[in-house]
Amino acid sequence: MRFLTQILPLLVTGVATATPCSSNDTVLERDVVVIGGGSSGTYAAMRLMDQGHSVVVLEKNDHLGGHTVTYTDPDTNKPFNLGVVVYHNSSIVRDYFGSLGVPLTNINLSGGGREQVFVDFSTGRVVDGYTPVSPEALGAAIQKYAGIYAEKYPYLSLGYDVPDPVPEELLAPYADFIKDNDLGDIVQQVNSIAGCNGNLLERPTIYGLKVFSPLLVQAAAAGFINAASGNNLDLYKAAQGRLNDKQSVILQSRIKKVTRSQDGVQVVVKTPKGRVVVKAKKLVLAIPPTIDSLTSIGLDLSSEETELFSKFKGFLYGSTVFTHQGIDNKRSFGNVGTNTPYNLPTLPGSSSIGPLLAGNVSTNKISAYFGGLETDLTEQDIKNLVKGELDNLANAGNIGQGEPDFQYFGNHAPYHIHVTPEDIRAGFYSKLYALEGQKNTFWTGAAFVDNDSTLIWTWTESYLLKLIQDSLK
Ligand SMILES: Cc1cc2nc3c(=O)[nH]c(=O)nc-3n(C[C@H](O)[C@H](O)[C@H](O)COP(=O)(O)OP(=O)(O)OC[C@H]3O[C@@H](n4cnc5c(N)ncnc54)[C@H](O)[C@@H]3O)c2cc1C
Ligand SMILES: *[C@@H]1O[C@H](CO)[C@@H](O)[C@H](O)[C@H]1NC(C)=O
Ligand SMILES: *[C@@H]1O[C@H](CO)[C@@H](O)[C@H](O)[C@H]1NC(C)=O
Ligand SMILES: *[C@@H]1O[C@H](CO)[C@@H](O)[C@H](O)[C@H]1NC(C)=O
Ligand SMILES: *[C@@H]1O[C@H](CO)[C@@H](O)[C@H](O)[C@H]1NC(C)=O
Ligand SMILES: CC(=O)N[C@H]1CO[C@H](CO)[C@@H](O)[C@@H]1O
Repeated sequence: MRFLTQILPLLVTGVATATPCSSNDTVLERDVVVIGGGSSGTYAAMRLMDQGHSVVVLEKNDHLGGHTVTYTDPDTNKPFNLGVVVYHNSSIVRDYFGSLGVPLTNINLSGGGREQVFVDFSTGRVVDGYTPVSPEALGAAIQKYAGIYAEKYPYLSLGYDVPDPVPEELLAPYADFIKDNDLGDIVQQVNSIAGCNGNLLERPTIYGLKVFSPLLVQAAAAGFINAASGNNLDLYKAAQGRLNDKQSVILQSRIKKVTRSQDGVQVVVKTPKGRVVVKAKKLVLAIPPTIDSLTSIGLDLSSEETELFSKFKGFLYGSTVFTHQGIDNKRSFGNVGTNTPYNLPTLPGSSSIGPLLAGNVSTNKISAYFGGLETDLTEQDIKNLVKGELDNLANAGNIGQGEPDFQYFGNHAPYHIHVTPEDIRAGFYSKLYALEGQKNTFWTGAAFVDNDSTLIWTWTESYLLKLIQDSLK
């Protein structure tokens, strides 16, 4: 120990000369530096702080929350969640909200009893002969599905703890899994949960299973919950306050360089108040782990990290809010395909268009959720796409004529970050998980767990926090 205290100042000076720090740099020393203050990063930071560790969260936006976004309607002042809407009613969620003093409520996703109309947005017309699966048939199919999942793939219900070799049926197209198990009745449901992001049937089965986990099935049956105020960002505002009290969050961070060594981690970050150098024992990376985002923060990637993270690709996914004089707030439209397998909608496109709703509260605004395979569509491309769909609906007489006047646009691409079946067969997820703890770095976020905040927090609680704690001993 004495040896350590003697050598530490030397090391620190050594580091300081290695990276030219100007005399104006603020140096922050912390146990853990968390990069990314969305769902996974904020949760990890709050829990590490609860456990007595010093942390700092570096977030590029001017607020925490990531995919949690709220649109506040200027006419009614009502908040509408346009990113993360639902949480499972689990003790982890209740404890987290409770610890931050943010009240929760049960939510009703039935759309306030509005009529649901199924139309092919690429033609604007109702699809002859298409009727949604009855609730009874859907319930039975989901029950059968949950049974198969629990028996064969329990390791997928939280994270990607896949066996080696990975079962071939997980790599075959989802269409095969559906056909082999006679589960056609769940396809529309799973696709709507998957947010229209990617061609579900052609994707490897593993991803179809991941978007519809038995934990989500159970949570849906029990009823979802969210912030009682209707604004899910309240959780992040409260967390931000708590972190701020301990100088543990830096918003509008521009990370310039991340250097990892055996002794720890150094992050150079440009902030609105000048340059900060963070020296920490451990790094938690909680940004989307695409190679572009990792190189943009100047991370000293190893060749293995570069190879793995270069494989991640995302989809297009997002939402927009607009006014349109041809649409009333009595009906919602769901996009279905004409002559497509299981009537899945054509991509890119919107999965739904209808009144902006929160429970039984609505406004004169319309929302559309869009998705597709290509992440490089521009905002204008996407608005043109939505406008084209609205024109189709109007020309077929399903809505009145009108022009969308866009009030909000949120593109979450690259979303649902994934790799190819060949990569998965070659052990991608085992290699990915083997990175945990290497180079004093811990990885988290939707790409490591699921598209689901509750599941990310559950995984953090049951898996990641223990690893980090042990490494800090
Ligand atoms: C439209 C939509 C609806 C959804 N609905 C739900 C839902 O109802 N329930 C649910 O549980 N999940 C939902 N999700 C899933 C959601 O993606 C996850 O629950 C969760 O947000 C994923 O957490 P994350 O930490 O991986 O990513 P994020 O929450 O996106 O966090 C990443 C953070 O990193 C920050 N960042 C990125 N780059 C940098 C950088 N260079 N420097 C510093 N910070 C950086 C970002 O600004 C962001 O704050 C939805 C997602 C979308 C897009
Ligand atoms: C330190 O900050 C002052 C004022 O903010 C500036 O004038 C000076 O150039 C800075 N010095 C260095 C070495 O960056
Ligand atoms: C969650 O579940 C509990 C117990 O099942 C129930 O009492 C409560 O009303 C539910 N909703 C919320 C918001 O806690
Ligand atoms: C949800 O809302 C619908 C329509 O408004 C209503 O019929 C239903 O009873 C509600 N469900 C619950 C559990 O409150
Ligand atoms: C809307 O729902 C809330 C509870 O979620 C209820 O108290 C209220 O009466 C409902 N309003 C209408 C108009 O149905
Ligand atoms: C894009 C996507 O998969 N979104 C889904 C994430 O999970 C929630 C449920 O937890 C769904 O409601 C979203 O549609």
